[in-house]
Amino acid sequence: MKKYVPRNIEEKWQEKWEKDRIYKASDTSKKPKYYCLDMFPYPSGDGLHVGHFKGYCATDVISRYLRMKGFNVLHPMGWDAFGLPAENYAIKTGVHPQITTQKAISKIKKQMQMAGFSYDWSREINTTDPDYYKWTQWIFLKMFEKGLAYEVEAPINWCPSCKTGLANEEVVAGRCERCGTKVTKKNLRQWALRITKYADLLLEDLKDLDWPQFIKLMQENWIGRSEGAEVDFKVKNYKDILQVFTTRPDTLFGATFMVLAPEHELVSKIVTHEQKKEVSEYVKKALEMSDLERTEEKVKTGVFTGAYAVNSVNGKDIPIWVADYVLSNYGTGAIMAVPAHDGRDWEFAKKYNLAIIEVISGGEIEKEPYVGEGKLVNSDQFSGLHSKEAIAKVTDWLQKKGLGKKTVNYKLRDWLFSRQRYWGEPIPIVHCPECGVQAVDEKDLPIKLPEVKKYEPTGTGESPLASIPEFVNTKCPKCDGPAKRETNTMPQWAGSCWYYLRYCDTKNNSRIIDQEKEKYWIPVDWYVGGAEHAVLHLLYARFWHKFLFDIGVVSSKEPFLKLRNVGLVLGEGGIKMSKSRGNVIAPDEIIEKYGADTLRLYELFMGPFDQSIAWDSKSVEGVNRFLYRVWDLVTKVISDKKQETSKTDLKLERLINQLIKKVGDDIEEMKFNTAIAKMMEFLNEAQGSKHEIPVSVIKLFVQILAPFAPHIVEELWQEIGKGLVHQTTWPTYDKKILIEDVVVIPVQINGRVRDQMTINFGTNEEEIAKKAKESERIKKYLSNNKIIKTIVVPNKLINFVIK
Ligand code: ANZ
Ligand code: ZN
Repeated sequence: MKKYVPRNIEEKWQEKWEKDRIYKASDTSKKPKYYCLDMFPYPSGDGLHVGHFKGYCATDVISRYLRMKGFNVLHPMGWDAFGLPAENYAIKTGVHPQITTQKAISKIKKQMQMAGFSYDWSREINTTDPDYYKWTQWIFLKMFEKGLAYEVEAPINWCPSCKTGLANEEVVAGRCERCGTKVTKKNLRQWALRITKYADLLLEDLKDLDWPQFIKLMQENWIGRSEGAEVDFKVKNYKDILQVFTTRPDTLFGATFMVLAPEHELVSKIVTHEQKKEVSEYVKKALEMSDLERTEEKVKTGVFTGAYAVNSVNGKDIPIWVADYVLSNYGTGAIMAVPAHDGRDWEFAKKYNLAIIEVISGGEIEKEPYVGEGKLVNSDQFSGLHSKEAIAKVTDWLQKKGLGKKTVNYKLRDWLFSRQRYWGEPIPIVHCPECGVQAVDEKDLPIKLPEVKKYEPTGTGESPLASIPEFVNTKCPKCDGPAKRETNTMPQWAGSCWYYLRYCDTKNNSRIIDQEKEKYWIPVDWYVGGAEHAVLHLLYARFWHKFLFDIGVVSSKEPFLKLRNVGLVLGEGGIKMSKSRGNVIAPDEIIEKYGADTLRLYELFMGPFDQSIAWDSKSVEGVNRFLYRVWDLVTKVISDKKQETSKTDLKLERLINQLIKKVGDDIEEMKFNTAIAKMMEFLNEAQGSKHEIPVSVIKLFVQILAPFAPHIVEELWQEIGKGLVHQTTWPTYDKKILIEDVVVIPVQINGRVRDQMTINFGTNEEEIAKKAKESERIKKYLSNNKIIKTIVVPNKLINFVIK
């Protein structure tokens, strides 16, 4: 029998599968559909490393398994190809990003094909393809039509290194999500998307999603819904009203000072002459800090404005301060401070010697603030009520007096959607001096990204597109007069907001997606990718999906029903894999050395799927040896098969049945490592078995291994089965064998043990006798003698009395 040489078989089978199109998903199948999706990669010139491949190995196993289970599986792949790295590379080398991106795609596609992933390549998409981004632009137009895309001029997050504006979601701990540079503020005219309109739906619909709890929680916190009240305070000696947002109207009687955010418009108006200098210096310093720096744990600072507000509940004057711990972009940008029951206010009051009045009993406010709920004290007619009740009653009372009202606040902000960079989708808008902001006509889409010689960001807040007159100068869609195109481009996240739709209908030029296909395929059943997208891609895509639902493009409320995160693959020794550390492992390297099946099996064997685990070369070799042993075992069984006897090794039979169940269950729960461990156990048992191994058992084993190591099994299958193993049906297991124990019982002739046999626990007398008579050794005694009596003690023994 020939030797296992992965290189000799892997490419051959990949070509055969591709030629037979066995992974092509049918849009008209009668089978139940299953949409199994990977987060598509950004095509970086370095190709992908083994960490990226871990998720792809998993979805490939799932897809292959589900196909064998009878599903019509959609398992597509594409390229999220707009974005800064390609553009920055273009600036460095002078080569157009389209060219470098194309190169990167070829490289990665080759890596994927080498691994034998069962993607339906006929559905490949690329977000930078004008036929694709035509529809990204189309969605923008629809949003513009519905008032969800709008222009703002406001101080925005600005990355001085990337020279572009950033969305809130792209600012992580005060730094640019991409390059780590400290984010500053810049005043710019911008496009924003009204994601806040969907805040409640985005929150509510999280409930029904089968997603990791922590991702749901991150989205929940990011949306940050808070119920409370807006309360109006008069400013003494002014007509102005100071409005605050509070979640604790029950503490109204305990407000002993007010705090304005440094940006608050009242600051400069109400500040007294004496306090002016100190206040303006403080404000200036505060404006230079990021929100993060302002709210992080540090000693609170602030200054008195010299002005007073009046607490309407008791007519008391309360001083108005300015402090940076109050943010301008949340609530009303001003608070009533209740030092007895709020930590920050308590600290502030202690530092500046401000009054602390207890209004909720239950704590010792001299020592620390009491932030919990409790019975109200010092609160006139509300004293005695419990906080919960008081919140409602005080709010009602305020509302009746015209001093406030119930409100809901969100942390979520509208999505800053324009970038001042080249390599992105042009925003399909025209600015006309006569008609103002005009949408491009739908029939003129796509607005193609023009070729440019220089990609450098200008840094002034203008996109490089602004310096291309042929692009900029156009006609107004409404009045036909001279007008200018919008030169900002869309952020990197735009194309990935809806790509899962396009896989269902990649070539449709007249609709974003055919309605029938949408109904059949959408939503995605199982989505796998990195957790880093928790509040970026995963929130944005949900938002767009909900919008597309509202305009009738999709028929489901949510795009991704089930989500699972893939854990990182760390470098050898547990350090993060990175180019600069030189410890990046490329999948093709491993494939060259050991074959794709070893790579695939190892990626999933290394540990629990969602955990970060270090690469371990020794373990790769172990997995590789396992495959050699599989090859040896199967080929041995094949060459022995002519002498096959009816004798079965019950232990092995039970094990293979257990294996069918275990591996199936484990795949569904992404416990690939334990599934593989069980296969290894089976192999040990089989190789150690003294009995001959039936081909039927080995066939099952090959099928079970198929989703994990598709090439080696296909080669082996040719000797034992019909057709392609990947087109066979996933085996079913025999429940009886599974749960019953087996026993070995002696077979006696006239009371003397002549043989033994393995039977299922509980096998009935008749069957035990039948089986015993089939034994070659026993036949010898029975052939010339007559059985007078058969004595069976179930599960214990059988004795033939002969004459
Ligand atoms: C009075 C009060 C008493 C408050 C008390 C809390 C406890 P969340 O849950 O995050 O919505 N706040 C309101 N606007 C703010 C701003 N722009 N910057 C900083 N803090 C602000 O928090 C709402 C609470 O945070 C509000 O309720 C307000 O303080 C403060 F015992 O009002 B509270
Ligand atoms: Zn940056």
